[in-house]
Amino acid sequence: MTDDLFKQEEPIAIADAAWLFRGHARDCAAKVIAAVRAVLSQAPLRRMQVPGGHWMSVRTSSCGSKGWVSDERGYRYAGEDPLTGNPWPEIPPLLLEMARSGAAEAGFADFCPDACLINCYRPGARMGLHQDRDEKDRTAPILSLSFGLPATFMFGGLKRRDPVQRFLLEHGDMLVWGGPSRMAYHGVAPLKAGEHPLLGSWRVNLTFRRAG
Ligand code: MD3
Ligand code: FE
Repeated sequence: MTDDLFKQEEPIAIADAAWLFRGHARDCAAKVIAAVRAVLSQAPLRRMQVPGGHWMSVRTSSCGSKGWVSDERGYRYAGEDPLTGNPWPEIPPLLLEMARSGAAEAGFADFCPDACLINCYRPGARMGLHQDRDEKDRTAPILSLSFGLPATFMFGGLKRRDPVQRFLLEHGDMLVWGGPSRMAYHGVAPLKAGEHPLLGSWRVNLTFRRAG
Protein backbone atom coordinates (compact mmCIF):
# COMPACT_ATOMS: atom_id res chain seq x y z
CA MET A 1 0.00 0.00 0.00
CA THR A 2 2.59 2.56 1.07
CA ASP A 3 4.72 1.35 -1.84
CA ASP A 4 2.17 2.85 -4.22
CA LEU A 5 2.74 6.27 -2.72
CA PHE A 6 6.41 6.25 -3.58
CA LYS A 7 6.33 4.40 -6.85
CA GLN A 8 6.88 5.89 -10.31
CA GLU A 9 8.13 9.27 -9.17
CA GLU A 10 11.64 9.12 -10.59
CA PRO A 11 12.07 9.09 -14.34
CA ILE A 12 14.19 6.28 -15.78
CA ALA A 13 16.91 7.32 -18.24
CA ILE A 14 16.66 4.94 -21.18
CA ALA A 15 19.17 6.75 -23.38
CA ASP A 16 21.00 10.04 -23.67
CA ALA A 17 18.26 12.68 -23.06
CA ALA A 18 15.47 10.07 -23.23
CA TRP A 19 13.31 9.66 -20.13
CA LEU A 20 10.59 7.22 -19.13
CA PHE A 21 8.11 8.40 -16.49
CA ARG A 22 6.18 5.30 -15.47
CA GLY A 23 2.51 5.88 -14.71
CA HIS A 24 2.86 9.64 -15.09
CA ALA A 25 -0.57 10.15 -16.70
CA ARG A 26 -2.42 7.32 -14.99
CA ASP A 27 -4.53 9.47 -12.68
CA CYS A 28 -5.80 11.76 -15.43
CA ALA A 29 -6.22 9.02 -18.04
CA ALA A 30 -10.03 9.15 -18.11
CA LYS A 31 -9.95 12.90 -18.80
CA VAL A 32 -7.28 12.49 -21.45
CA ILE A 33 -9.28 9.78 -23.17
CA ALA A 34 -12.41 11.95 -23.14
CA ALA A 35 -10.42 14.74 -24.80
CA VAL A 36 -9.09 12.30 -27.41
CA ARG A 37 -12.62 11.08 -28.14
CA ALA A 38 -13.72 14.68 -28.74
CA VAL A 39 -10.87 15.13 -31.25
CA LEU A 40 -11.76 11.87 -33.00
CA SER A 41 -15.38 12.99 -33.40
CA GLN A 42 -14.00 15.82 -35.62
CA ALA A 43 -11.08 13.98 -37.21
CA PRO A 44 -11.91 10.26 -37.31
CA LEU A 45 -9.36 7.48 -37.04
CA ARG A 46 -8.23 6.05 -40.35
CA ARG A 47 -5.57 3.75 -41.72
CA MET A 48 -3.00 5.53 -43.86
CA GLN A 49 -1.39 4.20 -46.99
CA VAL A 50 2.40 4.35 -47.09
CA PRO A 51 4.76 4.75 -50.06
CA GLY A 52 4.97 1.34 -51.69
CA GLY A 53 1.23 0.87 -51.41
CA HIS A 54 0.89 -0.93 -48.09
CA TRP A 55 -1.55 0.14 -45.40
CA MET A 56 -0.50 0.83 -41.83
CA SER A 57 -1.98 -1.52 -39.25
CA VAL A 58 -2.14 1.37 -36.76
CA ARG A 59 -5.12 3.73 -37.04
CA THR A 60 -4.21 7.39 -36.80
CA SER A 61 -5.56 10.89 -36.50
CA SER A 62 -4.09 14.22 -35.37
CA CYS A 63 -4.81 17.48 -33.66
CA GLY A 64 -2.90 20.76 -33.69
CA SER A 65 -2.09 23.20 -36.47
CA LYS A 66 -0.26 20.35 -38.22
CA GLY A 67 -1.27 16.72 -38.64
CA TRP A 68 0.74 13.79 -39.88
CA VAL A 69 -0.46 12.32 -43.17
CA SER A 70 0.75 9.62 -45.49
CA ASP A 71 -0.21 8.34 -48.92
CA GLU A 72 1.48 6.70 -51.92
CA ARG A 73 3.39 9.96 -52.47
CA GLY A 74 5.02 9.97 -49.05
CA TYR A 75 4.82 11.17 -45.46
CA ARG A 76 4.39 14.80 -44.45
CA TYR A 77 2.68 17.22 -42.11
CA ALA A 78 -0.38 19.00 -43.44
CA GLY A 79 -2.60 21.76 -42.12
CA GLU A 80 -5.79 20.05 -43.25
CA ASP A 81 -7.22 16.63 -42.63
CA PRO A 82 -7.34 14.98 -46.09
CA LEU A 83 -10.37 12.96 -44.99
CA THR A 84 -12.59 15.96 -44.21
CA GLY A 85 -10.77 18.86 -45.89
CA ASN A 86 -10.99 20.74 -42.59
CA PRO A 87 -8.17 22.05 -40.43
CA TRP A 88 -7.22 19.54 -37.74
CA PRO A 89 -8.96 20.09 -34.38
CA GLU A 90 -6.98 22.12 -31.86
CA ILE A 91 -4.89 20.31 -29.27
CA PRO A 92 -7.19 20.16 -26.22
CA PRO A 93 -5.87 22.47 -23.44
CA LEU A 94 -5.46 19.57 -20.99
CA LEU A 95 -3.21 17.72 -23.45
CA LEU A 96 -1.20 20.81 -24.31
CA GLU A 97 -0.59 21.49 -20.63
CA MET A 98 0.46 17.88 -20.01
CA ALA A 99 2.92 18.04 -22.90
CA ARG A 100 4.38 21.34 -21.72
CA SER A 101 4.73 20.33 -18.08
CA GLY A 102 5.99 16.85 -18.93
CA ALA A 103 8.68 18.20 -21.23
CA ALA A 104 9.71 20.72 -18.57
CA GLU A 105 10.10 17.89 -16.03
CA ALA A 106 12.47 16.19 -18.44
CA GLY A 107 14.50 19.40 -18.78
CA PHE A 108 12.97 20.80 -21.98
CA ALA A 109 11.62 24.24 -21.10
CA ASP A 110 9.14 26.01 -23.39
CA PHE A 111 8.09 22.95 -25.41
CA CYS A 112 5.34 24.23 -27.66
CA PRO A 113 4.00 21.34 -29.77
CA ASP A 114 2.06 22.20 -32.91
CA ALA A 115 1.12 18.59 -33.70
CA CYS A 116 -0.27 15.75 -31.65
CA LEU A 117 -0.40 12.43 -33.47
CA ILE A 118 -2.96 9.93 -32.19
CA ASN A 119 -1.98 6.30 -32.82
CA CYS A 120 -4.54 3.62 -32.01
CA TYR A 121 -3.58 -0.05 -31.92
CA ARG A 122 -5.85 -3.10 -32.01
CA PRO A 123 -4.34 -6.52 -31.21
CA GLY A 124 -1.89 -7.42 -33.97
CA ALA A 125 -1.20 -3.80 -34.97
CA ARG A 126 2.46 -2.84 -35.02
CA MET A 127 4.87 -0.14 -36.09
CA GLY A 128 8.09 -1.14 -37.80
CA LEU A 129 11.46 0.32 -36.84
CA HIS A 130 11.69 3.91 -38.14
CA GLN A 131 13.03 7.39 -37.43
CA ASP A 132 10.79 10.43 -37.01
CA ARG A 133 12.28 12.78 -39.57
CA ASP A 134 9.32 14.71 -41.00
CA GLU A 135 9.57 17.47 -38.38
CA LYS A 136 11.46 20.62 -39.42
CA ASP A 137 12.58 21.49 -35.91
CA ARG A 138 14.59 18.57 -34.61
CA THR A 139 15.89 20.49 -31.61
CA ALA A 140 12.47 20.14 -29.97
CA PRO A 141 11.81 16.90 -28.07
CA ILE A 142 9.04 14.42 -28.79
CA LEU A 143 6.79 13.50 -25.88
CA SER A 144 4.59 10.42 -25.87
CA LEU A 145 1.77 9.22 -23.62
CA SER A 146 0.49 5.64 -23.71
CA PHE A 147 -2.91 4.40 -22.59
CA GLY A 148 -4.82 1.13 -22.59
CA LEU A 149 -3.21 -2.19 -23.47
CA PRO A 150 0.54 -2.55 -22.87
CA ALA A 151 2.92 -2.71 -25.82
CA THR A 152 6.50 -3.80 -26.31
CA PHE A 153 8.42 -0.74 -27.42
CA MET A 154 11.61 -1.23 -29.43
CA PHE A 155 14.33 1.33 -29.15
CA GLY A 156 17.48 1.21 -31.24
CA GLY A 157 20.25 3.61 -32.09
CA LEU A 158 20.98 6.20 -34.76
CA LYS A 159 21.63 3.51 -37.36
CA ARG A 160 19.01 1.01 -38.43
CA ARG A 161 21.27 -1.92 -37.63
CA ASP A 162 22.19 -0.77 -34.11
CA PRO A 163 21.07 -3.14 -31.33
CA VAL A 164 17.49 -2.76 -30.13
CA GLN A 165 16.33 -2.58 -26.50
CA ARG A 166 12.81 -3.72 -25.68
CA PHE A 167 10.64 -2.57 -22.83
CA LEU A 168 6.97 -2.54 -21.96
CA LEU A 169 4.97 0.67 -22.30
CA GLU A 170 1.94 0.60 -20.06
CA HIS A 171 -1.16 2.63 -19.31
CA GLY A 172 -0.16 6.15 -18.22
CA ASP A 173 3.52 5.92 -19.17
CA MET A 174 5.18 9.06 -20.51
CA LEU A 175 8.34 9.16 -22.63
CA VAL A 176 10.35 12.23 -23.53
CA TRP A 177 12.95 12.09 -26.30
CA GLY A 178 15.34 14.90 -26.93
CA GLY A 179 18.92 15.64 -27.84
CA PRO A 180 20.73 12.77 -29.55
CA SER A 181 17.94 10.23 -28.90
CA ARG A 182 15.50 12.36 -30.90
CA MET A 183 16.67 10.64 -34.10
CA ALA A 184 16.91 7.10 -32.73
CA TYR A 185 15.22 4.22 -34.56
CA HIS A 186 12.18 2.94 -32.71
CA GLY A 187 9.05 0.84 -33.22
CA VAL A 188 6.27 -1.13 -31.57
CA ALA A 189 5.95 -4.96 -31.60
CA PRO A 190 2.58 -6.46 -32.59
CA LEU A 191 0.05 -5.68 -29.86
CA LYS A 192 -1.04 -8.66 -27.78
CA ALA A 193 -4.74 -9.25 -27.23
CA GLY A 194 -6.18 -8.17 -23.89
CA GLU A 195 -8.81 -6.11 -22.16
CA HIS A 196 -8.17 -2.80 -20.49
CA PRO A 197 -10.75 -1.39 -18.03
CA LEU A 198 -10.80 2.06 -19.69
CA LEU A 199 -10.02 1.19 -23.31
CA GLY A 200 -11.10 -2.41 -23.92
CA SER A 201 -8.94 -4.01 -26.60
CA TRP A 202 -7.17 -0.81 -27.64
CA ARG A 203 -3.85 0.87 -27.08
CA VAL A 204 -3.81 4.63 -27.62
CA ASN A 205 -0.53 6.51 -28.01
CA LEU A 206 -0.26 10.29 -28.24
CA THR A 207 2.92 11.90 -29.54
CA PHE A 208 3.44 15.63 -29.24
CA ARG A 209 5.82 17.21 -31.71
CA ARG A 210 7.09 20.50 -33.02
CA ALA A 211 6.49 19.85 -36.72
CA GLY A 212 7.39 23.40 -37.76
C1 MD3 B 1 11.90 7.76 -30.02
N1 MD3 B 1 4.82 5.99 -32.19
O1 MD3 B 1 4.14 7.85 -34.00
S1 MD3 B 1 5.78 6.44 -29.15
C2 MD3 B 1 5.31 7.45 -34.02
O2 MD3 B 1 3.75 3.91 -29.61
C3 MD3 B 1 5.72 6.39 -33.08
O3 MD3 B 1 2.71 4.69 -31.32
C4 MD3 B 1 5.06 4.89 -31.31
O4 MD3 B 1 6.81 5.94 -33.16
C5 MD3 B 1 3.76 4.48 -30.69
O5 MD3 B 1 6.18 7.91 -34.77
C6 MD3 B 1 6.11 5.14 -30.29
C7 MD3 B 1 7.39 6.74 -28.51
C8 MD3 B 1 8.31 7.51 -29.42
C9 MD3 B 1 7.84 8.48 -30.25
C10 MD3 B 1 8.72 9.23 -31.00
C11 MD3 B 1 10.10 9.00 -30.92
C12 MD3 B 1 9.64 7.26 -29.36
C13 MD3 B 1 10.55 8.00 -30.09
C14 MD3 B 1 11.03 9.75 -31.65
C15 MD3 B 1 12.37 9.52 -31.54
C16 MD3 B 1 12.82 8.51 -30.74
FE1 FE C 1 8.03 7.28 -34.38
